[in-house]
Amino acid sequence: MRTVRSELHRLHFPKGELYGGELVRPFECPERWDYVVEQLQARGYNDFLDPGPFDVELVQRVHTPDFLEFLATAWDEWQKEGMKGDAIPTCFPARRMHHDRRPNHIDGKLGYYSMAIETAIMSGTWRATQSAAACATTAQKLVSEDQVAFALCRPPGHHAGINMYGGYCFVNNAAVAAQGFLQDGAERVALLDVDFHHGNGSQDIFYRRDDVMYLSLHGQPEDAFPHFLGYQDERGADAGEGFNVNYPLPPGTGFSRWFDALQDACHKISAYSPDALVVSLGVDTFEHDPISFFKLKSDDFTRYGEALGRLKLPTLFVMEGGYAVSEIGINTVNVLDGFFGTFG
Ligand code: 5XA
Ligand code: ZN
Repeated sequence: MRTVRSELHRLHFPKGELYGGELVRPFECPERWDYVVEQLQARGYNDFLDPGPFDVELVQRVHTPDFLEFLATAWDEWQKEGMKGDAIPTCFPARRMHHDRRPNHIDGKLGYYSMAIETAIMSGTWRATQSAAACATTAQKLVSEDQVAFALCRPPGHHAGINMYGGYCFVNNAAVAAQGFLQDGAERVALLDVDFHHGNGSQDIFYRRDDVMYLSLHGQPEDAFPHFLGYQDERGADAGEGFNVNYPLPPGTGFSRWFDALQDACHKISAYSPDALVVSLGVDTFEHDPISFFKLKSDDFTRYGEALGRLKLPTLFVMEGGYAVSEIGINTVNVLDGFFGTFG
């Protein structure tokens, strides 16, 4: 298995995020990537590759051009206003306001395009974001040769919607990869999201389509970010009716209940008979994750990796969240080890 990764992720390292009423160092930090690389090497996954170029035409199949233009120019616009720190939204189009009129001022644009304030934009954010999307598309191409590949993306992507960023995400790497499989001839792609958080962006992008089935196991929106999407009754619409499957789970969920949901998702994936599987691989389901509330132990990641391998599908793993930094590598590579234990 080859891993596509880029050192350019280091260009994105915002100074702070507001958490619990305090300005803290962002949980989504560059060392996460280092711990995953270290653990891959330690267990013999030594085949690393730099990504090819950012495929703007493909990315425009899942995000609007105005949104991508905003991401590309936001930092410069922010600086032109003489702002000193990272670009952070402070004002949002809430109920009974215009959410469809885009302001001119960068302060308004940040609120218009974002869903949450933990996600700061800095000088290198756009280049890092492009490199993460390029990791996903390069790894997607490798799947046709090798059956399995890992895109070690940073920043992550699954909260980024058609024209919205937040939750540490800017471009939806997994969605771009799923679209890449379709472009290369796949008729159906399953996108399985095992990150603790609901991938509202992935759901948004594919909600009205039947060529990508989106399935997500996550902390229930009543209690967990992103709070405003991810309920069980969101089943897709129009042609996509029935192709969006949410498994919201309560605080304290341990492996047994989580794994029941995973097995149900695996049955649905098999019945859908996709040409490829994209796994949005977040390991913030871990019991010691600082911002999540599931209780999976490190060995559980191996067990569910085995279940994914039994699907016997060409599979692309795309890195999402996970903030118990010293264990992120162990848990991520446990999934891969489990997968290869049954995939053959
Ligand atoms: O999967 N998404 C995340 O891990 C980011 C959550 C951000 C919460 N403020
Ligand atoms: Zn997450």
